[in-house]
Amino acid sequence: MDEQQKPGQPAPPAKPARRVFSGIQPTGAPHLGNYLGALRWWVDFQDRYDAFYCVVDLHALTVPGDPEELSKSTLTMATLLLACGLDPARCTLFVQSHVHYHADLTWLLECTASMGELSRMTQFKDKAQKGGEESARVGLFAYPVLMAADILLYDTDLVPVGDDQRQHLELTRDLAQRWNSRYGPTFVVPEAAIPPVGGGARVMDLQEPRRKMSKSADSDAGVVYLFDDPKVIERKVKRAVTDLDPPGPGSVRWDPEEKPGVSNLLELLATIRGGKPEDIARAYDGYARLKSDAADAVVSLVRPLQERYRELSQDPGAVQAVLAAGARKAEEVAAATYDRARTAMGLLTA
Ligand code: AQP
Repeated sequence: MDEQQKPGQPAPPAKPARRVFSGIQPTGAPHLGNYLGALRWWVDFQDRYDAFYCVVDLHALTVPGDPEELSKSTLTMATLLLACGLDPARCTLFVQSHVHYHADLTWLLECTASMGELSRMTQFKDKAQKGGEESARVGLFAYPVLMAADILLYDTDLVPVGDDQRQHLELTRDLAQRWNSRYGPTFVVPEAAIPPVGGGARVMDLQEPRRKMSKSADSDAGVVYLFDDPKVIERKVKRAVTDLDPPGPGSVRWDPEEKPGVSNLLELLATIRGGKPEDIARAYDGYARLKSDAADAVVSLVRPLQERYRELSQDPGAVQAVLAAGARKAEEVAAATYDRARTAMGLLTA
């Protein structure tokens, strides 16, 4: 991501549309990290690029879940994306499983990836450790390959994601390059578009500020969900862990290593209101006002999203129509890429 670039800035002069793709899982409730690390950029990028966005429901199958809940949460997530500002006239929004080429290309790419490189994926190690490696689903292990297929199907130039996806993006690039050199030029090699440090790349848990804010956190206390009541948000931010330094001059400073809790709050303020966390720190000499300002900023960000969500959720049929049109458009692009890939690999045409 261009570090000079901020959401809301006018789009640069017209040039051939570069393609953007990104996805979000419908598991769990979306949180502030998802929004600041990814979704607000999705909204901004729909005016700069030819943007394809996807609710990645197949990824949700990698961990145990309730089937009825999955279809509901897929629609909820799509509705929320529209509430955040995605506009079907300016981007293509669809559900991953509605375009079967994602699963089809995954198999071809799985026959390109190695066990060694997938074993090194830290997200698999973390998640498998939580539930026990023996019972971890094969799909959880192979998840980064499905993610590579998602991206490569759309001849993607740029992938707006949070910092936690950096390693998966590197794998996608490795697979594309290996494939292209083995079977001839087939895939565009994508680049990650990760927000700048201090700009929402990795929003941290308010109670455990050395861990990223995550849908699958053990406790909700440090996670601000986009659907949280404003009063709950205020309470969570005001109870954020800072540190044991007594308040006073210099106690509020941007120092993610030594003061991760305070730095996280400064980053929230900087990302939502604009500015650099280190500059914002100078206005504070104690934690109470910092927390109260951060709480106000988060509430003012989330409240309009919630209102818009309430409106849109009155008409689920309209959201489903957007998704159906999106899938048709996505399928056209995906079919052409998949065809190129299967031919390059030597599969006989029917
Ligand atoms: N804490 C975060 N800070 C910045 N960006 C984040 N993202 C996730 N957490 C943070 C970005 O949100 C996008 C969608 O993520 P996802 O829900 O599809 O998957 P995830 O990264 O696995 O999200 P979670 O919340 O961490 O879910 P669990 O707990 O299930 O693993 C991605 O671009 C991601 O980088």
